[in-house]
Amino acid sequence: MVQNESSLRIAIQKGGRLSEKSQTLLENIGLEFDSYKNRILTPCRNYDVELLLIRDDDIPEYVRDGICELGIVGHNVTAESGVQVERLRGLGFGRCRVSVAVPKNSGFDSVDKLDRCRIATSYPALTRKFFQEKGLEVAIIEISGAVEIAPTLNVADAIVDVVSTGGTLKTNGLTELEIILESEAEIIQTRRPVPDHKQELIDKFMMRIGARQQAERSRYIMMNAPSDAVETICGIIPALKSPTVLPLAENEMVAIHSVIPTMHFWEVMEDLKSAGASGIVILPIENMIV
Ligand code: PRT
Ligand code: ZN
Repeated sequence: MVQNESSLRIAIQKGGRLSEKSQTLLENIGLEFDSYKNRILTPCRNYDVELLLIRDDDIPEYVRDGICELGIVGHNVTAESGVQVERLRGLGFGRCRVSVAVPKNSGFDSVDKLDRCRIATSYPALTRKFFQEKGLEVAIIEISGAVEIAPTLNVADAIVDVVSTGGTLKTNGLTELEIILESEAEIIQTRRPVPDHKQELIDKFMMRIGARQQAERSRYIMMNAPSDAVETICGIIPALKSPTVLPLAENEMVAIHSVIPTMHFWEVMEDLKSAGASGIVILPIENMIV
């Protein structure tokens, strides 16, 4: 596909925690790219879109300025940047939180005790806002990496950093005091005017993302059951749509097909079996347009 000024442009992280999942998401909605390696701009073979691969910190500004119409970035990064963009959708990966953490046994058992303390962070804007809103005065020490080591080096009394499993905090003798922000990867759109044809591309793109997310949250379920159990089984299945009931060659037996939220499957399994269901099969769904 020939790329030109009219192609939709999406910024994603070049190398880091969100890169692979962002690329996989785009592939899962049917977009084909030649290669992500050693390229900043990567054209798509089958959709009028090109990817801009950059550092995650630059994505909100690129989107704000309309250099890219869309971006995939951690909500923590968008929030820290303070730029005005539209959040179109959370993507459910790259989940983490920005938290205040203190050394264990430091006596800091609430953030109020951090008044007039030194806080090391790579998130100065979020940190400033958080403590200001609490009416606490703190000295912010901006550090770009290995923030968790700052209290040990006596550079700071506490830190504000991204936490996922909490393993890094634990290793460094720190404990989480309060969550400032919950985060996941998100799709953001520029607030600059977008020409109609690009907005159409965005709408189609977002429809595909929605279909993919819906599919990931759902499973196709099939089972056999005595026909007199259909009513009970239909009451058990939290179906998105009425289940399909098909007669089987075997007397008085039917096949029941439906779509269920993935999380409900284990909850209803035992009930289905007790109601007489057998041969229960669960299948993943590739895409789902409700
Ligand atoms: O080079 P570039 O600037 O593009 O990338 P980066 O180094 O700034 O970011 P990167 O790739 O590390 O993370 C990208 C995004 O992933 C972040 O902005 C978050 O939205 C998200 N994310 C999810 C995380 C984590 N989980 C995470 N655990 N980002 C960082 N971490 C760090 C955390 O700070 C801690 O130091 O990983 C360490 C391990 O965390 P624990 O709690 O699991 O031990
Ligand atoms: Zn970064």
